[in-house]
Amino acid sequence: MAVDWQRWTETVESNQRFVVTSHVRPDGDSLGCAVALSHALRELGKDAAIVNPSPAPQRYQFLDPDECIIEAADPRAEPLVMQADVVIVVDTSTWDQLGPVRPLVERSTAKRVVIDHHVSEDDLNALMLKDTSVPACGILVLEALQVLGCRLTQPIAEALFTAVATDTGWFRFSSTSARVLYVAAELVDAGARPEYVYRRVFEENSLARLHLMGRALERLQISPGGAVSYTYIRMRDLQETGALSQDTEDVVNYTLTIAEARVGLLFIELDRDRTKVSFRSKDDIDSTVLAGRFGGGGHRRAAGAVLEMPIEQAIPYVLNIVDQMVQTQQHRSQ
Ligand SMILES: [Mn+2]
Repeated sequence: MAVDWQRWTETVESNQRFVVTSHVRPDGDSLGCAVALSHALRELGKDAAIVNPSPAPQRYQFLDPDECIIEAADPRAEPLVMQADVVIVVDTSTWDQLGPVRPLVERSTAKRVVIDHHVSEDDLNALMLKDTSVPACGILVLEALQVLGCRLTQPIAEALFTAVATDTGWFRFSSTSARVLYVAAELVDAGARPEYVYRRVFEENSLARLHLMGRALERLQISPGGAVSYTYIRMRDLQETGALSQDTEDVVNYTLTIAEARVGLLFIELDRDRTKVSFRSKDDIDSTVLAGRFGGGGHRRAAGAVLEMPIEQAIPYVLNIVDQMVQTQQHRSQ
């Protein structure tokens, strides 16, 4: 599904003011693409700004050392979008994902361009530059810059390398084709530093976060059925380690790294009477089916639910049901 870039080059050449935006809860792909595009457009003598629906997580702030990314709530955001000739949406094609940027884009008379690799899409009344077969939007943005004859500067190459590396799970997901690695090689050739990017994205933990992780790992257990591994975090763990609630994010992923585990669960005590459960699964097990049994939802490999019960009750309750579902194969999606 090759993209026809003809109208893209025409659009860039015949316009001056560009705003780049992307999805809520920005990730390495959306931020890397937005940063690379805005740098490249400026290299071509255009005015380019990034207006995003939500702030970049700390781990990606290295991509924007001059703090050029403007949030939707910033007073500069509205005039930028209103006066733009072209709004470029990267790494999403749905209105919902634009969050608070959506009303600005809807009211603006700017032409719309979408560069994306997701299947789901709304009618954004835009020039669609889409290829759902690539594992990262960064690969499409690289193409978009190449057809413009844009020079791959070091910051552009590093932003795109971050996009491709993070969206492929650092080149370990099944989507990592030879093409992906050729693209990565090209970006390294142009100055991207894999060691630096890895360190900034994955090795910027606080001591408190690792202490919290240590507690959770020490408590890891395997269910009686043998296929479900689980652990938990109590409110007092956050207080005692000094960790923040967002520091619980990656803990659940470790539950699934035990060889025999097919389902990984993390129980988080939200308050005395509410417990959050995060589900991870592998093989043919669908996390949405498991979480759905408790009123939650999510994706096939990652889902969540909140139970109105204290954590001491929630753990045996959920464990018992999930263990049975895994044994009796009630976890498959239809
Ligand atoms: Mn992406």
